Amino acid sequence: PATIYLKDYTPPNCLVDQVTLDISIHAGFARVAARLAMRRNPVSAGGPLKLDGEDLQLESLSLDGQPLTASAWRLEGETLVIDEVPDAFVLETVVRIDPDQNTQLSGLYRSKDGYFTQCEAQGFRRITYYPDRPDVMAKFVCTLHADKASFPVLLANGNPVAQGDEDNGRHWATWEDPFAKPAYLFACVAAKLDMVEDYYVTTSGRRVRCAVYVEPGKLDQCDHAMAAIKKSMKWDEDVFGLEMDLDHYMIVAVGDFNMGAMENKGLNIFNTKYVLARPDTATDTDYQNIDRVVAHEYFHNWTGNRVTCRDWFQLSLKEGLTVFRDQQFGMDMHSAGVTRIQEVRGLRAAQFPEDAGPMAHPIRPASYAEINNFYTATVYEKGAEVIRMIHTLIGKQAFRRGMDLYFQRHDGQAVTCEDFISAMQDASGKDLAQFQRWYNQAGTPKLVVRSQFDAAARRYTLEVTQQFPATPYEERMTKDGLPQARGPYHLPIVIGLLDGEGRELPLRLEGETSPVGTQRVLELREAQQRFVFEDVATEPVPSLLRGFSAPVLLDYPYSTAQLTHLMAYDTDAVNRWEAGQRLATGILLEGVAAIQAGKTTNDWIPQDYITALARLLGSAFVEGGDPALVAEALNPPSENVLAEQMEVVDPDAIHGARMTLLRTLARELREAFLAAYLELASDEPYSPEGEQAGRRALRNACLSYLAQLDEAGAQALVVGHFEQAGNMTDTFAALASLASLDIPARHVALDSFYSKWRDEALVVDKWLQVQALSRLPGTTADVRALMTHPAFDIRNPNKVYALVRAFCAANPKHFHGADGEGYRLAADVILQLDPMNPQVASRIARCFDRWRKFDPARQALARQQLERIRAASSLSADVAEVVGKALE
Ligand code: HT7
Ligand code: ZN
Repeated sequence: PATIYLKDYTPPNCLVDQVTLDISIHAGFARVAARLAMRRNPVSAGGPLKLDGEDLQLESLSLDGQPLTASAWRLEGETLVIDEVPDAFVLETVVRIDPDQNTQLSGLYRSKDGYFTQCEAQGFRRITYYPDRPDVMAKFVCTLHADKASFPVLLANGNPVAQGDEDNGRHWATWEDPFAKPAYLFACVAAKLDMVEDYYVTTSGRRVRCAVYVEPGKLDQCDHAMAAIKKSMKWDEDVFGLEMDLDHYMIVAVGDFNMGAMENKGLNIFNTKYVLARPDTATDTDYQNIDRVVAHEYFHNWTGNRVTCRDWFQLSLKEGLTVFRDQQFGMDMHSAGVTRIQEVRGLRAAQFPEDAGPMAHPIRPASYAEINNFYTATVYEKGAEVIRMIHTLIGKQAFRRGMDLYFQRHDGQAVTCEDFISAMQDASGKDLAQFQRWYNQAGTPKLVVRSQFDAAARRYTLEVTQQFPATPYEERMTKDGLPQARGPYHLPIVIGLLDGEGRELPLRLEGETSPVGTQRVLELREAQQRFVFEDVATEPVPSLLRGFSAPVLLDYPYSTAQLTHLMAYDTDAVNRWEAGQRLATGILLEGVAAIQAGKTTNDWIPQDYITALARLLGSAFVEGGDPALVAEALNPPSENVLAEQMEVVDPDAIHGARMTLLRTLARELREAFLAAYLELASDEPYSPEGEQAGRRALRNACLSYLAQLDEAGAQALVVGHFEQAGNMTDTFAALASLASLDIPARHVALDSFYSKWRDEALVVDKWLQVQALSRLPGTTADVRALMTHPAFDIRNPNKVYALVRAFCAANPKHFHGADGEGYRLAADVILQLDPMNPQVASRIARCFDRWRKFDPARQALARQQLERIRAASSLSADVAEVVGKALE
């Protein structure tokens, strides 16, 4: 596929002021009439009018009311080109499209209950000819026509202005959006849906109608999403002074959707997964995800919609910033510590490996072949970390001033990441020139920190060196003639020092006259930099990168005693957790080495660690204890995260070591886990919120340890948990454990779960997922067999993600099975899916990213499958880019 470069950006030749769309949906086709009021862009270099199009059948074309003669226009590929246009003109097109056959789920497509749209990034061109780029912002009016009985609900962006019936049982509705927007934010829906509505009154007194539309019969699963909308509206007013600007804010849930949700102006379209929830169908995690995704899409209304991206290279401008905002919202709504820990876990599981693999790219890449491949953990999650670092470096108040300035300067515009940085710099007075490297350099920097303590001088010195080796991205750019200069990053290191009693030391840096608090933000700018603390009586234990203040790898030679100390005393929840993870990582890597050396014992697990975990478990039950945090701390690093620590990954040894650790802890702490499990039982009515969810998380963590005991009593406990569960969180926890136990109760549970929930699509996804994640031998064959089960549908992204992606991305033991069957399964799915839905196929292809980290035999098996995929005829640009980069 052709590569597109940021350096080639030029402003559009023509702008669109007004779009009038008329979309008429019929059985087997839709007709789209578009009237575009356009004018030449005064700042462009001139040239022909080019309109993007994809899979459109042009029926008519006229300019200023006159049909265009054949010589006046042409198609270059699928782009409609008109050489001569006046300074201002009206272009009218009529195209025919086939939404029923649109399996890509981009543009206008059919899903069970009707027709839905997805236009980001480049789906609008699949609806009509248009300059489909985010820097063309226009006002839209949209009229929809469809059969009234089959599709009673007709929605588009903005306000309803008129509606009526027409012949043959059809009806129509017109919607008008008062705000100019890029085409990627256009949406419309024609469907049979149920609706629940409520009102939110903004601080300035605007009464906003909030509506949630769902598949008929699902209104009892909408309460949480509705509450999340109102919480988000309030939070954005309180924290950023940003109000909802429309009278209608609608969410429509659809079961066929490539991603999580879409922030179309006033008409968000959501994957059902992030709307529907009832205590018996959704887990605590599902409820929390709904909160976060609803907030995320709502927050886009300002960070993305009111101020949008100039071009798709700037994607992180809206995505990184909006993820940061939804993270802040999450920390305010739920436990701040647990929320942050989960973010760090997610970053390490997905973004760090991406930054270390063939698809590494900066949060603002300088080139891409297929933009859909760049909705990545880097653009989203690392992008949010970059915004968080600005927040840490300039402080909360200056950050708020920066946001105000950003909106003051750029409301209604399509802008670049530099524009955002400039607003932050001007509002804070902090020089952020060097900071911009975060936007242009790929890879995870490593901080090597070494400490020295001079007892006589009472001085403690931290020497920090940063490493930022080039990635395949930089090598590719150099080959393309665009060498990327690299240099040290500007980043915040939040730090505290603990004395031997676990007390925080007052911190006085060299040159200061008195201590300033017990926690400091150190600013690293140099490749090597030294920070000197004065008046330090005894050698402290450093608590580095508190709150995970920068997305880096930290190399500090912590001793086991220091980590145990931090685990017990650090006031920073993230670093208490982090100390436990470091301790576990060290132990597990020793276990891996022991297994590789042929040992079958567990003597690499130190008794001190077991004692520390016992203490940790006990801490949940003392005054002020936090069960949710303890549950996080009891969960050692995943097999994938451990794999990143190895030069050559040995998935069997990693799996063996981790299982041995879990089983040893289960045996050694059996009584404590059981006591905690019993103590945490509750007969309160279910609520997904706060403390109750935290206690459930810890209780289920204890259950999952107990399930490791090869004992009938423990297995009966898990079965009892499954049978008596009063909510999906407990049911799912038990089912997940049972799925990895080779006992008759496994099949009984899986069968009864399926027969109970076979008509509830999202619950069936859970059934597929637990089986995909099973540790039992034969899982790869089971997954293949499940692909032919009536519960599976390869055209539904949620099903593919639940079964295939869960298997490939989160079951490393089986995906990397030495027989190569896991790789073959993934390749079969990619090849089958690519012609139908390249976006989803390409997401599965990303599971091969780390293939070069494995042993030669596995590498050969993976390469064979990657080459098989690459050789397929008519491979999509999406999969071709991912596979091509993997094989580079
Ligand atoms: N901004 C939205 C991105 C999105 C998307 C992109 C490509 C293909 C399908 C898609 N669905 C949604 C989602 C968000 O970040 O809020
Ligand atoms: Zn987003």
